[in-house]
Amino acid sequence: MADADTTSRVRPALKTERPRLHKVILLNDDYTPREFVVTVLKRVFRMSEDQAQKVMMTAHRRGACVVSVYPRDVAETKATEATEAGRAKGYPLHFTTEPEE
Ligand code: TYC
Repeated sequence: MADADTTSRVRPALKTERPRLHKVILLNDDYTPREFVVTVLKRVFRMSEDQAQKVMMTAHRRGACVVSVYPRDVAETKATEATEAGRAKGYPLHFTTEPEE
C-alpha cells in the first residue's frame, strides 16, 4: 500500500480558517535610550541593525510602530520579554500586541 491516497479529493464543506496573526507594537516613551531600543529589537525580534534603527525611529517620530506579526502566543511572549528587558534596566519601554485585521 505504498501509494495509499491519504489526501482528501473533495473540499471540506466549511473551509478551515487560519488562526489570525497578532502584531507586536513598539510604543514610544521619553526616557528609554534609542540605542537600548535598537539592542532589544535586534535581540528579541532578530532584526538587523538597519531594520531596528528604522523601526525605533518610526516609533520615536510617530508614537508607535508595528515590529512584526506572529501567532498569538509567540507575539505575546516576545512583547513580554522585550518589555521586561526595559524594566530590568529601569526603563518604561513598552511593547503591546493586537490581532491583525
Ligand atoms: N524617544 C526615546 C528617546 O528620545 C527613544 C525611543 C524610541 C524610546 C522608540 C522608545 O519605542 C521607542 N530617548
